[in-house]
Amino acid sequence: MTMKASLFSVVILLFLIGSGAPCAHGSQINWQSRPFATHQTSEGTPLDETYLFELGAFRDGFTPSAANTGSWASHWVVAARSSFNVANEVFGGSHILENNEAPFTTTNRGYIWGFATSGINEWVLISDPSWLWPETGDPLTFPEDWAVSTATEIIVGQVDPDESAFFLQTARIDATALSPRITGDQWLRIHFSEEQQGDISVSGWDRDPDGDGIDNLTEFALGTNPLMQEPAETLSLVDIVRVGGLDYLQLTVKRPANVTLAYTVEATSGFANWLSGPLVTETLVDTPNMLVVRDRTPIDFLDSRFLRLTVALED
Ligand SMILES: [Ca+2]
Repeated sequence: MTMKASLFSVVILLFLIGSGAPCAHGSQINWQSRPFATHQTSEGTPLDETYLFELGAFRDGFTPSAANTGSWASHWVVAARSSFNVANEVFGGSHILENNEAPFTTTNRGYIWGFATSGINEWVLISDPSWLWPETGDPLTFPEDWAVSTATEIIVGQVDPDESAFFLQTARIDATALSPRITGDQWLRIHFSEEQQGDISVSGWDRDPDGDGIDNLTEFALGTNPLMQEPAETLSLVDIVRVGGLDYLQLTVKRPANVTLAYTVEATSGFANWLSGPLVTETLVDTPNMLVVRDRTPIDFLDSRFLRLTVALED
């Protein structure tokens, strides 16, 4: 009971600090479509709650076009998400940009990417030359309004502010192009034929149809092809690094952006007790494309030490 009471007061305190100085931290971006306007698919059916909209930016100077849809996901960095609100026929929200770290620099563009999460590739991507990420250091910055109706660059899909037939319409994209959030089901559909998907001995998560020693779930987590053998070094994720005169194990995972997986790194000195968490390991890099985790226990005085990566599907 005491713990509950103190937790409650912490929440109240944070709320008061937040409302007292709304503009002191970060810059606000209001991004939204038009409520009670027709949002539909390429086939003219209304969008449902399985459609997800993301506010974000493309990194490494990438410029998206209808011709390079297959490369969008690997360059996309999401800032905020909103699922389609069926009751009010709208999506979007208010986002507070906390800093101008790349790709959210003042010279880079913001985009809104909407897509189906049900496995079909129905997308819309919109932007406007004026949608540049605002400077976050200036407390006098006004909120940005990135309304869908003001977007003049529609890369795929359509937006019609006059609502002649609809307000927003998604477009059907090449089925092999990866959407920004790839679920396990989508991944299976991308890599396996219908017949293979029905055959659990081929497409089961613990199976290894290409015989390279990497099961399908791990192939998903590493962004590799489950039907093509990977060179052995693909699995060599662990290095020994020297810090402060001592040697530590360090694990590096180059992962595909936006996969719906939870990655956990565990350590042990014998195989009995695998431990994880901030007391056991230190997370050095945790971005959509990269995870670097170092063991906190030096190996200099140990007979054996192991790090392992576990991944779990999430939806
Ligand atoms: Ca395999």
